[in-house]
Amino acid sequence: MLKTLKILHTSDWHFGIESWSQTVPTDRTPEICSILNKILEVSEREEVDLFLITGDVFHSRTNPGVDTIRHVLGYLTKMAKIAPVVVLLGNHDWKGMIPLGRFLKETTPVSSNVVVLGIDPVEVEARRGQKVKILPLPYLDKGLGLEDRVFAEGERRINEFVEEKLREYRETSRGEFTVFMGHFTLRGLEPPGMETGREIIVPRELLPTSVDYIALGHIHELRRVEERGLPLTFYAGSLVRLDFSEEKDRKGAVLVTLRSNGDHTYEILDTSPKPLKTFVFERLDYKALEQLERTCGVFDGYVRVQYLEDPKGLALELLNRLRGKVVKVEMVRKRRQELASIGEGSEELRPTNLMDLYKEFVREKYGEQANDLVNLVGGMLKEVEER
Ligand SMILES: [Mn+2]
Repeated sequence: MLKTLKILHTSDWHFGIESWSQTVPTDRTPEICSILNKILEVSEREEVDLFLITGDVFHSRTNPGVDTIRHVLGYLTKMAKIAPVVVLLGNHDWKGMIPLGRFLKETTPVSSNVVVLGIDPVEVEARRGQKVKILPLPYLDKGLGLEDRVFAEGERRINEFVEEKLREYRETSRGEFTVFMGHFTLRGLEPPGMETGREIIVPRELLPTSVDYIALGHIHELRRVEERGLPLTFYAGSLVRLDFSEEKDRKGAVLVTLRSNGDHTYEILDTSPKPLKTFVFERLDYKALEQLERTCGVFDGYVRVQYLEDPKGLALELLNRLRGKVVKVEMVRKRRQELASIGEGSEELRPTNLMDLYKEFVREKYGEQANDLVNLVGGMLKEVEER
């Protein structure tokens, strides 16, 4: 008889994130909650059998705060009332989830409806008793019990471990349904400027091919990864657009139906997060301000304004006048070649981001030898940002 398994795959909630903390600190919690409510509604209506969450449910790995923990546990509970929930941890996740998961497992008589994954395969029973084998590759971090085996020996050992694990998974026997869950960047999808900090980058040919579904997290754009020989593979992406680099990203959740005859299908749930929009002005003047005021009046989202010059010093006034709508005002400069046209979000403009300027400065001065220095400083900044 044909067996089916309906999966709801979501990722990168980043609960607790405050966007634009330098200019207009904006708590994104209400938006994240409203999107999760939509996902819950659909999941209930669609009678989902299993939830897969591929990491970064928290934004702050060390101090998420009581309200954030309450929200995360609240939504996991709501999901668990519909179907079993499998959680994989990402680089942002609060590692308190690991002992919490263990606690759930050891104190609940029957296997709990929320499973927090470690680094070993688990068998999960879905809503209608379907047996699902999960092969996890979380972000490798302290707290997973790898201290002696991996972290004592430094970075190289981490990559070796990832390769060993993936090789092992290619040989692992299949369950009634088999799913691989990972939190990392696939080679070829590295966003520009992502050369800093400790990133795990996995070559596509190492992915397990004999599974039914590959659920990925970490990259914030919802996207299907298509490659010959690869099973159905998705990055579910983040719930909200965290910053303007995600302005054009597709967002949502993935509803996958696996069938025992291998005829798998999927559907993408549009969760309509608030849009982000960049306006570029050659000169910030009162005419520009008026134009922005008109546009912002009918725009339900967040706006970034970029300008080449601000002779009257209106940047601050703009932020105050359109507070809550305009969240970022920044000066950009022309590339060496002439600016082709000024319009919305022109590619030819470069923000005067401190890190970019630093990179440029060090590279111009020391050439390619400067990479170590840039990585060191970038890694430090990233550590700070993730706290
Ligand atoms: Mn991540």
